[in-house]
Amino acid sequence: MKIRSVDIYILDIPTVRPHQLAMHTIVEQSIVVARVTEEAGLEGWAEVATIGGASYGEGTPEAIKANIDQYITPHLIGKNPKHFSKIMFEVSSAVRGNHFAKAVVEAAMIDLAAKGKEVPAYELLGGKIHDSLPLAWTLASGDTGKDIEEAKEFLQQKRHKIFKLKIGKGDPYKNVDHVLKIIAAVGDQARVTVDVNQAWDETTANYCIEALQEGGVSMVEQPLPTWNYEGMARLTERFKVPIMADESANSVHEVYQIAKHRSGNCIALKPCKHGGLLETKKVAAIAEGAGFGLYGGTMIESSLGTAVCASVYATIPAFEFGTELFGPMLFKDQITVNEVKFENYEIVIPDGPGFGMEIDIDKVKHYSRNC
Ligand code: MUC
Ligand code: MG
Repeated sequence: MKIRSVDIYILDIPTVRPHQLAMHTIVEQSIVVARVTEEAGLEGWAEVATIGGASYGEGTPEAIKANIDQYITPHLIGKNPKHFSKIMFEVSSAVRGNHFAKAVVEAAMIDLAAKGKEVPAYELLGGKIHDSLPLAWTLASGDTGKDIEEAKEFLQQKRHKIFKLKIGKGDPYKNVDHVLKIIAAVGDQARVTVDVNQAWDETTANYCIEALQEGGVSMVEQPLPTWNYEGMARLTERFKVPIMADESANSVHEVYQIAKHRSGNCIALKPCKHGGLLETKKVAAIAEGAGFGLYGGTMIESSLGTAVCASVYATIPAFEFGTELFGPMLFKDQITVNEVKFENYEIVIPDGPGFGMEIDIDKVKHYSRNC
């Protein structure tokens, strides 16, 4: 098996409703899809998602594509995708950073290698521990009443009983009020967490988290900017409610520093920000060693990227906070023929060769900027 070509596509797919984060409201989600083809024509596919151009983080779709085309693809051509670990080691020596770019090409090689062996991708990652994992939903319509309606509907449908609330936009007192109203409406039936997406300074975080903790919030994600590791450590020391590192927890080195200095006491995993599935497993091991709880995070991937994340999460022992692999439900349309299954408050780990997803090439072409 030798890699013949690597094709990178940027797709923009509308969402079913606006999804409001502190820094950006998503109405159309931009994903980057990689296709790695070997000489006999077998294809490996993978996806990473990005949020709000350059407003969420450094992983913009345009930069991911440009850097793969220019700097990463030459390391793949002519190589055997079954040696994805060695190839990624070579890429890591030649290309700094670029975690999203590395993650999507590594995953596409894993899909191809697993299809070549006719096994699910999780077999190449140690084998699955879980057949399904708990599934949170993010309430982020931008309106308290609509969020409550949505939560009640999904509870009734047995879709979710963990709700993450996106806050951090606007007045912090109003943010707290919004959260307390949602807890009053559904808090007896569901676990409620919040994601501030770096929006508060430490003073604001101190008084808001006190009120949120008292009000029954069960986890606070990334309250401070990425650079404020010391502030995150002080909040972790002060509050009983778990403080999760997300945007500040990228490389294994960053996660080690977070573990060592207790700049948080739980970690949101995301293969894209760690630089791939192998790196995700290393991050999980550091977290486990530190006694941290894990969350199976998302950047809001469509069905393909969700299957990629689910395949590696299935091989990791424990997710104290569950996962938030709800991405496909927020997209108006999918680029796969088959769908990821959700049942009884959980995501079902896809079986079948590779990541278990069959690509709908017409849909890829339809939503792609460059296909
Ligand atoms: C994030 O920061 O966690 C995950 C769920 C969601 O609604 O936004 C993302 C990003
Ligand atoms: Mg987050």
